[in-house]
Amino acid sequence: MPTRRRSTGLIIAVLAGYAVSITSSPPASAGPSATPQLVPKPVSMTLGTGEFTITSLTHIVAEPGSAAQAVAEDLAAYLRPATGYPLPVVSGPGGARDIRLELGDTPELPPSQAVEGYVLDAGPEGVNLAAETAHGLFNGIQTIRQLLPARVESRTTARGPWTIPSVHVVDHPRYGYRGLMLDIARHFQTPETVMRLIDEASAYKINTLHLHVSDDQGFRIVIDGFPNLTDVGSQGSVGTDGRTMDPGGFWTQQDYQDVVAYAAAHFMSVVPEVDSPGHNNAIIMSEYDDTANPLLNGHPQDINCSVNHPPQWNFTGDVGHSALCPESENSFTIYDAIITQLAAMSSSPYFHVGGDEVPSTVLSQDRYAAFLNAEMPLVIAQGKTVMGWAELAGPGTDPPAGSVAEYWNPASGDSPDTATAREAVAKGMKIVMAPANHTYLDLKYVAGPDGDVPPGLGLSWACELGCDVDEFYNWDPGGYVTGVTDQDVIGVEGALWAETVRNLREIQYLVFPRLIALSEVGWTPQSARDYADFLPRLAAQGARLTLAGTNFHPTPKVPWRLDLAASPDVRAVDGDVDGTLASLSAPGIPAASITVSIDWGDGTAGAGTVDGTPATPTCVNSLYAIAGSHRYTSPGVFEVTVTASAPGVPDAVARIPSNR
Ligand code: TNX
Repeated sequence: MPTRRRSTGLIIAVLAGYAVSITSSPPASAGPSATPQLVPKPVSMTLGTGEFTITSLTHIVAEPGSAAQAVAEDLAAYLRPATGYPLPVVSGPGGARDIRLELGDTPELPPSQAVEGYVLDAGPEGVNLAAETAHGLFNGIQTIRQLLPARVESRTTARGPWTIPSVHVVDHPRYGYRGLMLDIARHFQTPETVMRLIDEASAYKINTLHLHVSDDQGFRIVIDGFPNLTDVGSQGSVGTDGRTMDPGGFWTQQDYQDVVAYAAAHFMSVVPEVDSPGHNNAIIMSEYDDTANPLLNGHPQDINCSVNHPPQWNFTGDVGHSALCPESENSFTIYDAIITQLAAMSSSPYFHVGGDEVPSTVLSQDRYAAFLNAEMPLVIAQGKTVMGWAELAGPGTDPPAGSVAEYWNPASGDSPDTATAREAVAKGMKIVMAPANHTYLDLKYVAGPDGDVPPGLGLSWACELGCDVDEFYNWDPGGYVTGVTDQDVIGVEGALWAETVRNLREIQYLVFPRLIALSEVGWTPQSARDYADFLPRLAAQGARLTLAGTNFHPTPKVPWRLDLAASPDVRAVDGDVDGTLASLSAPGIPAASITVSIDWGDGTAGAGTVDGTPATPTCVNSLYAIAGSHRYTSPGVFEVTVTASAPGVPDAVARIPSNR
């Protein structure tokens, strides 16, 4: 065994035939795992000496009844499962060795950054988190989570110590809009699935959830007065695996409100999108025959300007075949109801009208513009700002200045395909940057001659060879399109289109780890971003994702590492130790290539076993259980050392406390 190896020291005491597990105290040396591995990288971070340790006596202090108190409860809820500590949220000055959350002036933050910025101070005597808004505090507690050992993400009690290195962090985002788009139209997803993704995205300071609730294959939210929209429009999803159609589904308005409230509790606002005037065959199929609907004029057939007359269901991923007619008053009666009801339930200032991919053979540019020019006032009447895909800025449209264009073309510089972004700027619009080749989460990691990852999942139209974390990281939203300056850009968004994607596991595999790269693009100043510096910080997220049960693609572009955490309850009974000693996170590393050696501390050593669920093409390997068995032949106190090794990666280092 090379002497440079770091070891897991596990204390087992065998006293007169009885074994006792020993209480922990912090390790003497901090070591590399104490170097903060934060994503997104903060604007400024200064490391001090020493560390803060959360113990069973730690309080979280916040003024009662204040917005800080709710965030303090969030922090406690994040930390309780793994630590097993009560972590009460209390008022008053708090004591030394507490975590304090405070709303108030933060002179260190630029005034323009007060909305989401925070200042964090941690040291042996306590942790102070200050911000001018609750959202700032929430961003700060995400940083606190990442300053703790990865095993804080464990769902079950894990072994301390729960240390936070001494740091001073002053942090605020580059952009105010950092979005994740979920397409629940192509494949229906439950509110619970979306809430899970809210948990996972908000941990990386994503603050906007754009919900694509309507497309050719499905309409997903109950709209009062138009029961057909869900009775007819929600019945299917895009067919996969040779099926004509996959199962559909819809949300009640209560479901939608629950998701909006859940998002708000995670400081994410929800932008609804009902695509128009194309991408809406489900609406057309629902309302075309709705002749008895008293809200319509008795001949709703006039809404259909699609390729097919009469309209037909098409549950493939085909685009560009459907459109509502701008000449039909029924089109706007239906859209007004949808916009009014969704806008009233949504927390975002934006309402997304779509506007993408209507071929001129289906609607001429004049008719396309006429539709949007009639629709946008309906959005404005609800007090919302118009947002749409960047085609919305095309010839003939008149979006009010300050409307938002989401630029999705996989084109940069002054290539002709970038024209929509410049047209938007010329109309005084703001830009959300979502070029498909750097942000589309439904695209394959590897495609073309280089391979097919993941097989059977994802598209490749904008990334011929695939788009991995490097593509997601290595671009500058503020300098991407000639004529669009950083002042025009309000943010970035990752879009998870769902033609091929059916369930949470598949969604997570495509979303992670790429969304984490995008979170840094949206948060961290361009001058502070560096891919080589980012990769190890991303690698450190592997253990956190694994422990939290989040599926992800263990892309070989990331130097994933072994992370070993001792079990909280290792005991010797009558001199016998038998069972799980530790858990091991090893993204993308098969169990067969991992070796575990155990030094039992009594002069003997042996091998440990590695057990878990292997990876599949769409699922990361599980956390591994590391087990071993041993018989101590005489009473005493023994330090057990567990070392995990795999080719090409550093040995695992776990911080196991020792009281000697
Ligand atoms: C393009 S980009 C679309 C979506 C598809 C997606 C698939 C844009 C605004 N529209 O309708 O789902 O590509 O990657």
